[in-house]
Amino acid sequence: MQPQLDAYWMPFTANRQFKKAPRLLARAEGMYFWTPEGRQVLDGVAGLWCVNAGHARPKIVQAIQQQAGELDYAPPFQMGHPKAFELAERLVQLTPPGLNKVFYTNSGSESVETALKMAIAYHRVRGEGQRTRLIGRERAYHGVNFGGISVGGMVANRKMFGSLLSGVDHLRHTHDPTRNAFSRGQPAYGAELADDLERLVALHDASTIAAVIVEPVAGSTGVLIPPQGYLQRLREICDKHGILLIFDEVITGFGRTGQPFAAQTFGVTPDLMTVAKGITNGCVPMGAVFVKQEIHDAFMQGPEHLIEFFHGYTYSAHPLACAAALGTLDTYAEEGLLTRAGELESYFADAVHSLRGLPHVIDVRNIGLVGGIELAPRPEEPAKRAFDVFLDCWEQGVLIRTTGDTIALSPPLIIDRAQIDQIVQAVATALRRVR
Ligand code: PXG
Ligand code: PLP
Repeated sequence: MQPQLDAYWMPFTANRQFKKAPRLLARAEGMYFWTPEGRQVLDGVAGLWCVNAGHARPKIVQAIQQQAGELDYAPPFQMGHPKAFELAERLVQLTPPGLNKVFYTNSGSESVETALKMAIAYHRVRGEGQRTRLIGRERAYHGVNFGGISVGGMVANRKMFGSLLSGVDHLRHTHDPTRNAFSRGQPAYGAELADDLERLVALHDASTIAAVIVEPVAGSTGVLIPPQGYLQRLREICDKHGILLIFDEVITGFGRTGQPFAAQTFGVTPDLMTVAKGITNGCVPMGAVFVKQEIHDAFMQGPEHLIEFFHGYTYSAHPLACAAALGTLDTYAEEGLLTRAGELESYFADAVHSLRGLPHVIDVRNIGLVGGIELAPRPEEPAKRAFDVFLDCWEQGVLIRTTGDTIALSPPLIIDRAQIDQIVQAVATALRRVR
């Protein structure tokens, strides 16, 4: 029976269109969803970049079920529970060297707010309270809260919401199809775009800048891969000027690019790193900020009975989320999933690049198990052509995602070669018949 669709105001959704022709998911296992009518749909996007180990994995399901009966909730302020500590110890074994403190949140958006506040407060506790400015980047997505949309660079997510945070500026984005179209892996051109930070330093003075936040690979804005040398250059300029570098690894974290984190794939270590999504395989909401020891230590001063950082969420380190995350890390480890994207990368790259030459395709980009296929927009109807491809794939039993006129593929890391072929075939079929 079809549910009533009226009361639910859906997020990031064309509500009126959806409710005329709803697309419902009722069940999921492994690489597949099933609709309420029992139609099977191959998951080409790991839910929303989060179900990295595939759906309904037994260890994770059992961990959540057991935890719900054992300890449903524990207050996180001035109290703890064992799994919160166990998980943090496990997580810091995966992070790049030095990032060995974990602050829990419940989403990527909350991780971003937390990291931005930490950066500003860090400078203040060290006596550089004038470093308050935050630098984001054009076309960035850092979630939907006020800090995140302020440093973010997607106009539709910003323009409706007033004046946002003050003291924010933006680097130019790195997307350059004239030089880099159809690159495999990291594009060759654009490292010099990191020098934009020098321009902002010259404008504002380094002494006013707290932090720079970037996605190592921008996902939401249409799969933008960092040019070779770009992140290294950004790191150098931050170091030169005492500016903290924050990597937003909400989608790149937990194996998406072939290493546990993109910081490792690209060989650049940030000072803070935001994660969410894959930390629990998408099963229970959770996010985290990984922080360098020195940053944490700077806060650990003053009388010991006083709170050092005035920040936290009711559901920070929620027991169900911690249990889900522990089950997730076990699953990732047992199946080698955090490096599997690297093993499949070249097969996946061949598959997505085989779409070059099909109608409307103006660029194909890839890294790890992320693929971006950019289409020429239909005149007067931006984003509509890609959305029509999305609908066609859905009818063919394949779930993809589109943002603007770019198709983004980010399948669960358990995908096999035949399933990669099936996704790419569905996109190819849709491209051949889309207007
Ligand atoms: N930072 C980054 C880099 C993200 O990709 C967030 C922060 C926010 O996370 P939460 O958990 O608050 O949603 C994200 C989320 C898409 C898409 O279509 C991507 C995200 C969210 C919704 C859609 O690519 N990423
Ligand atoms: N609003 C009110 C009135 C609250 O009491 C709280 C938390 O106690 C919040 C918002 C914040 O909620 P959360 O900690 O779940 O982010």
